Amino acid sequence: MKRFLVFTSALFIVLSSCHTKEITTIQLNSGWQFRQAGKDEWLTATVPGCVHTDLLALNKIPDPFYRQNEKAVMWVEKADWEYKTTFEVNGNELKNDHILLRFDGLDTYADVYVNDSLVMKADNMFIGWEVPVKNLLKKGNNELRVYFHSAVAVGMEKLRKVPYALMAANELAPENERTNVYTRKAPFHYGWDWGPRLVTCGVWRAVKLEMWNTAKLDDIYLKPQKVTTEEARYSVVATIIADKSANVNLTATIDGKEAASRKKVELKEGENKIPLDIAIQKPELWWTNGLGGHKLYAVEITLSTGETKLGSIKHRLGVRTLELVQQPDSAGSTFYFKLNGVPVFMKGSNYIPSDIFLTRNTKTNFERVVKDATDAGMNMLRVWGGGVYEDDALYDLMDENGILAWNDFMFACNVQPVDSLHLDNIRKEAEYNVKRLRNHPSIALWCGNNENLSAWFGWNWIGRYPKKFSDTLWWGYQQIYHHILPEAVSKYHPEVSYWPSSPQTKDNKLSDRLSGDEHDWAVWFANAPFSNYGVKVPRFVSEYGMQSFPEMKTIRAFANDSDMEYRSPVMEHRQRSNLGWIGPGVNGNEMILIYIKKYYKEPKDFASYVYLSQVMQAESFRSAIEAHRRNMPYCMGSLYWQINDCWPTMSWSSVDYFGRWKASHYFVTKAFYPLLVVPYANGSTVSVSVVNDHLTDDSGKLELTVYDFSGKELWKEISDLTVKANSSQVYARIPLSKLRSLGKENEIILQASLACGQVIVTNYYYLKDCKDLALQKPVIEKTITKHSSQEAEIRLHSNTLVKNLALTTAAEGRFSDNYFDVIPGRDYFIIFNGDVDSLEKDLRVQCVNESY
Ligand code: BMA
Repeated sequence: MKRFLVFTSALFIVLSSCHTKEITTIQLNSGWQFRQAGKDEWLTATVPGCVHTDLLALNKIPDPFYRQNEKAVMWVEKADWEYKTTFEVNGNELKNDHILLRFDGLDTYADVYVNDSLVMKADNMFIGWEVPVKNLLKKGNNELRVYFHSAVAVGMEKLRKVPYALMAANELAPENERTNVYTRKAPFHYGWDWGPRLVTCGVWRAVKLEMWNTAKLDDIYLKPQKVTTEEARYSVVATIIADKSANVNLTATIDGKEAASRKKVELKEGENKIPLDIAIQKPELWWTNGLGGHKLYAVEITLSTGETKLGSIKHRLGVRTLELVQQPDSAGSTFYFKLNGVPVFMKGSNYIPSDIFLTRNTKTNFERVVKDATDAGMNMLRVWGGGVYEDDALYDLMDENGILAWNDFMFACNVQPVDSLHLDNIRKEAEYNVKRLRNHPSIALWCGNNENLSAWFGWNWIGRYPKKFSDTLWWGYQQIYHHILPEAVSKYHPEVSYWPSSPQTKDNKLSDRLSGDEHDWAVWFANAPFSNYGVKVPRFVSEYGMQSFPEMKTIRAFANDSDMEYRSPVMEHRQRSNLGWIGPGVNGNEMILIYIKKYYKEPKDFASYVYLSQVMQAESFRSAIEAHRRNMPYCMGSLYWQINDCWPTMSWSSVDYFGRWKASHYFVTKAFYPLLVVPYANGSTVSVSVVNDHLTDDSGKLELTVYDFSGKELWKEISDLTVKANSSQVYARIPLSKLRSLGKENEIILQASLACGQVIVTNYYYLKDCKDLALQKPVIEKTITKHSSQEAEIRLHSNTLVKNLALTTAAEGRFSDNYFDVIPGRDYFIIFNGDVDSLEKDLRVQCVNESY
């Protein structure tokens, strides 16, 4: 096999990560073959990878993303799979005192053989596995073989030994055959309400041999001591493994300049923790997106003995303070993040892995998600607990772009086994991942689980078990979320807060909107109107959402012409949100229509259903974000469900699997803008709030204008105001009776515009739901001016009010704005970045006016 022998950073790590560890390494990622256990033929495999992508590459299975092919590949999860490769080791390499075989990730039940000797049995996909192999290696060719047991079969064996079924809400299997809880593997592989069931296996992260002598620099921890604007002091704690007592030197550099050193440090045999104190004078602080820069200092620690360098580790340091503030107040308790002494409203979304096959969730995908987040003005993503502890590469990008991570441990909507082996496994996993990720300034919070507390008491899972079992399971809950996980955080990352369950109150009870966080799902799961978002607003909304279909281009990637109906078997198969309690057989596709009909009318065809689903979803996100932001500082966070998809599908996402923005992402971008003007119904008045996330006061002009649908101005009022820093305040109140006196309610629109310096933000208020507006068939002029092959300006003009004008084209590209309302008589200029020749051929517009 082809080898990379390096005494520099491992190649894979150099490419994928901004922090590196130098150690003599042989990469073992090539020359792999695989076969179904019991079959003779070995086939070419890719490592890192998984069995499904290997089978796909060889056309041995159909694309599970297409139509209902998922069903045709179900057999794969039931089989065992074997992987093998050979690698060469030379005499010099064998002279190393220590040779470790290291897997950064094995999915999941994997027996590993080196030259036919069993060296380990892995049982947790979330941790790295390493084992000494020096004594098993020989000069020349060696064989590495991994036998993957079917995770479902192993899970079933475990399940059968327990006298009750453990609840797992989203697994796509009969209730008494749900096994994901028994296996420490990405829960969403077993099916979720936005994803397929594809329970794969494989070597999913890098594999290598690591060699060392005397002492190994294993890890560094950038532990803050005191951070002020004058000076930032950190203790860099180096973990060194020594095989005998030895004298070593340690040096720390910051941005290439020596910052500290310790000579002749005496190591004892075993693990040594050696602190090195570093300080940065007048540090440039790390801020979130929108509030300042995201300076990262490069810190490098080098271990040497005499003239010999034994290893080094680099990591980037973001200087900041961050605190989760939960202070009692008249309502309950606050719940907000204070960054560098400033309370910051968290604007963001929930993140799931961007591909069910994790090795296809590459750095390009991470870049796309983080760019979508930053473009939309977000400052937080919640890395949700049903996926995986993500690669460092995702957090590197979040560090670089000022996006904080609400970081769940991987537990979602389920009840965990309570046996000691399982609990030990969780302990290992927590310690491993907290240590792996703790140096990223983006990590804001560790959260124990997603909705396991809500499920236990709120969805009454406790009531499903006889008392003797429910007591045991509740004991298990407390062990995991009140002991094992918080202990890992307080031991390895004490400066970051731990939150046991999302959502919950400050005192570990079911969420009550008076303290803690909330998942506000009355819209969607309980068919509540969008106005509900403004009723009893929570302190921090870590989930809420609305589904839509992706655009037609994306639908065509998984469906053919005969499927183009929301009730077609292919669309029903893909829809995983079942809502039987709303009505018999109600599923998400039906629910989308229910919501469309609440605010719009019956769509005239499937394309209009798809378009209206997006407009409706966008409106729902807008209503929620505006309600949350105008209620700051009572409410201090708005994270909608969900920013991305793991396959092309209808779901709550604002960006689809291919990275195409839905209407909602354009809306979210406006609703998260630092300066926001919100006209909203408030009893018999329309109040106009202004929200300002900037940390300085701003003076501005608020212009309120009423137009009719032909564009005629009916009323105008202009006022000067000072917009307070980091605040939300009502600046105007207009009696509804006043608005009604100006024209027919279904034919007028209130425009609220705020001009602060160069920035003008605008928002609209209609007196009626969209379905009751007197919308006319518009005549829309569109002129394209080509700036280059990749950029064009589109001028739009209409003779009547247009609701949610959408620009679409076959070409891939991004419009500077989309799905916006058009006031007649004005020119709108939109920039398109993408294939302009194609745009010129087929630029199309869609609007609500023409969708019924
Ligand atoms: C939330 C999430 C997910 C789920 C989503 C939509 O509660 O935590 O479990 O996919 O709702 O139902």
